[in-house]
Amino acid sequence: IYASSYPSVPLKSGSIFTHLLSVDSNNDGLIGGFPGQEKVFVDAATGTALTRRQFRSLALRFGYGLRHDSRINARRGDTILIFSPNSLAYPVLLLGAIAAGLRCTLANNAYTARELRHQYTNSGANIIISTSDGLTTALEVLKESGFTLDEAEKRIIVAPSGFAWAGGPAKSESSRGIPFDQLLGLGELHEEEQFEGEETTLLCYSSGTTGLPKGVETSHLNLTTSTQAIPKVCGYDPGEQILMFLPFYHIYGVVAGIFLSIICGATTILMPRFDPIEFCISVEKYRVTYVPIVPPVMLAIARHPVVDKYDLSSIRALFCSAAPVSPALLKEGMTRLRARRKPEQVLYVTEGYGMTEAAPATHMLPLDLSASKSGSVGVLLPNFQARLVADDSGDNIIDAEDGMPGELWVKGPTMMKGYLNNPAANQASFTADRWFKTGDMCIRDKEGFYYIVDRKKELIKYKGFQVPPAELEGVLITHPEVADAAVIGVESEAEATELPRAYIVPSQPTQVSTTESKRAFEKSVAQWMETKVTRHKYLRGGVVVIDVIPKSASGKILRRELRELAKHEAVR
Ligand code: 4UU
Repeated sequence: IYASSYPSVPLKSGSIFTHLLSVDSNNDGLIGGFPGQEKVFVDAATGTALTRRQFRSLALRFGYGLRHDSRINARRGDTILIFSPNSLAYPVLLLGAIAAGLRCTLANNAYTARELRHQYTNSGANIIISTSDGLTTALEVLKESGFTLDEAEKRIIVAPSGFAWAGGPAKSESSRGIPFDQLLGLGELHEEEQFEGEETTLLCYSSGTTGLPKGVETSHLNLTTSTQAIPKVCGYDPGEQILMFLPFYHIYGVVAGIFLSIICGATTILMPRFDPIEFCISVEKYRVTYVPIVPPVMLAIARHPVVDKYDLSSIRALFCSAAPVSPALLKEGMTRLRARRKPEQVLYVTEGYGMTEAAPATHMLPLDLSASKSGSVGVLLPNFQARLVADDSGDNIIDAEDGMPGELWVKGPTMMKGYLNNPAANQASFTADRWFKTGDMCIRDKEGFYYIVDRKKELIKYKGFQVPPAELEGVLITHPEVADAAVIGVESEAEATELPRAYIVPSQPTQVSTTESKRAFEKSVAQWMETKVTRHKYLRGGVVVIDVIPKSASGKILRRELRELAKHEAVR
């Protein structure tokens, strides 16, 4: 058993809101240790900004509105679903709901009604915050849950979309639902309610090692610990200009772009999504210093022609996470950025590893070691323990030998309480003494640096997004002409990501007896899927007709055999 070599950070009681934004009346009214007039969130497109003081007050007003508006009347412990792309309002909605004692479940803003319904129902949410773009989907989900249209409209708060909103009253963008700004004028939460550190505050969704997306119960304590531990290694300085295009509904975006930024006294420059040109424009315009990225963004930095047209020399650190990245690609991106700067200008390209269940990071590579240990996801963060397990199928747990791969197990105070209402998944993921089985295969070198070498669990990552094979398989077999299906990830070096590929067994094999009819069928199934799932789950790795899905005696899909098969077939 290995332990972090950093000193532990203290475990705190109370809410993450107080931890980040309490006012120190003895000390010039500092907010979370900072004066308050500094910008905390900036819309990249327009430059519209919220100062720390404005942001705090708006969040407390929104929280008050949630609790006191007679239509909403939210109570402590209710669950609110946020269905919105990144926007200036997003952190206000989130921290406001947290301060009001609600649980926040964050959903992908591109979800179809089917996907949203799963999260809405599974999380037990009873209020949805949506932008006008998501309203039709949100209303559909509420109606399916048995609300009349009238009732449904009282369960939806319409948040400003885009970045036009600057903290003042938002122009109502829809005649349906409750406009967000109506909740801002009722009052402001003042007294801090008492929160137990153990209370659940976030419910992001992750499929874990197997099955459908599950609600990950993240507590205040998980977040007050991770927001103390991560800054010991990631190196956000006060005044850091962080560019954030990663979505806030994913644990990486919400922690790196909201919680850590607030606690470190940084400024987060917000973009709704990654775009190479907008990225370069924003870096140059805001003199961005730190960018949390995923591997395909590194690919764009390394190869996109636009990168040479802008001055990106303000960037001092790129932090890459959420999916495997090759050291060669990290080096290529770094070399390109270095070519256009003076040798004395620092540039770190580093990596971290984590998961939704760990809120989110367990490992990080310190900036000053990022060059010498490139390819490693780094060292254990404070308060963490790890072990590498070669075999836990029998009565005894057998640890991997030194330098050999084993499944990474982790233990620490940022690990989730558990999957919501899912004892079976909790039983499978945690040992009796709270070791969490990550499903990732890992090597540790003699100096204590970890390397992720393979993934044992089902999960596919498309550009850092989770794609749960079991979910896609469940959808595929509802296709009238598909008898059976299995989904795996295939590597695409050209896009620096895995791509989901489906193997399908047609229910009428005679109808696909020629190569042309087979190809046409495969194509039609791929297109049909695009009407059922959100973009990142499209079967970009292709659909392949197969006679039979390889399965074990107990009926489990033998994904390893399909992966072998895939090695011999190019991406179509
Ligand atoms: C190889 O991706 C995440 C969280 C990432 C994160 C965010 C902020 C890490 C550190 C940080 O500071 O969460 P999930 O739940 O979407 O996906 C988790 C899975 C892991 O189990 C692993 O399979 O994503 C994969 N993964 C990685 N794989 C995450 N990081 C890495 C990595 N290398 N660096």
